[in-house]
Amino acid sequence: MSLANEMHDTIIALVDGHRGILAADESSGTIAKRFAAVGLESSEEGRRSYRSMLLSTKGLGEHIAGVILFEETLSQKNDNGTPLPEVAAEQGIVPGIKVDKGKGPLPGAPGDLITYGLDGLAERLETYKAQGARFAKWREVYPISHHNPTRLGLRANAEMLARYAAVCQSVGIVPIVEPEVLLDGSHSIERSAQVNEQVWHSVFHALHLHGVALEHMLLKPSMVTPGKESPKASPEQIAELTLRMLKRTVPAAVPSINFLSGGQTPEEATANLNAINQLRVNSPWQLSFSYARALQEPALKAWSGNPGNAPIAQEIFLKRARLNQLAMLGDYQASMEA
Ligand code: 5MM
Repeated sequence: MSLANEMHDTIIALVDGHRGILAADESSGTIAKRFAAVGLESSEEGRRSYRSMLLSTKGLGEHIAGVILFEETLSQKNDNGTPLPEVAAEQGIVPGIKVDKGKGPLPGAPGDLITYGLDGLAERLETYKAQGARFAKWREVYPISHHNPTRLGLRANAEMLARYAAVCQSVGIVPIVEPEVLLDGSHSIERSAQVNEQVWHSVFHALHLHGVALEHMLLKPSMVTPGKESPKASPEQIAELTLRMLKRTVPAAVPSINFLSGGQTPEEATANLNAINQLRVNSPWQLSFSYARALQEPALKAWSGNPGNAPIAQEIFLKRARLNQLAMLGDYQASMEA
């Protein structure tokens, strides 16, 4: 099969109009923070056991089309010895892999960040593909301040995302392009809209320059929201500004936009996605989710490292996946949380 056909098949499996993506790709430092929040120490066995519990949730494949894994998870197995990517695939969930290597300061642009990991990426992707991964994910992070992101920050981060995406497509892997505009700060929703518009515009300009096939990629952006130290905006206002900025900057050839949750509560992330889909008239893309915290937080709390809690944690996890599916269809109501 040609690489283009391979990627086309992956897109068909990931974009079916009613399912989203689970981000379970927390790096070692991040998962340690998430575990610490429920009083757990992070160990390889703990991470295996937790992610195995999530992926074996019965019925998960009805709501989730793909899962982004961390490198370590690709070679871990469930208690019966089945590799975790296979556990996902058996549920009709396409396994994917986070391939960036974390972030640090961008020299010459105080306050901006840049992500590492391009060296040897093609070779790593071939290995991940042999382990079952069909798509990848790379995140660039943009803090907002009165002077960030700078022009250099916008250019350099967009360039990294485009180079990563082009390498993925050269080996038949579908890239998820994730420019995360951070919620941290006291900025207004209008400032967030302005920054997101600049970010998306610069990213699609770079993707074009690098010849990335937009039909064979997914966008994972932040929603346009005020900073977390500012008063909250309504889901309707978030939906209106998010869609307005996306329409200005994201070509119709992109098959799906799968939002990150970025520190919104699980309920907020679902209500905001629902409002976006209620207002989506004439939007060319599927508008879906690729949440980590907003899908996992309540389930992790319920599990708390005790295998005996797995059934209740899975029930809670499945409920969040189902409510976000309803939000994709614009059919979610807050009363369903009860
Ligand atoms: C923004 O983070 C991504 C989405 O998660 P949320 O829905 O919780 O915002 C997430 O996929 C993230 O990229 C991974 O957890 C990896 O993060 P680190 O910081 O460990 O690279």
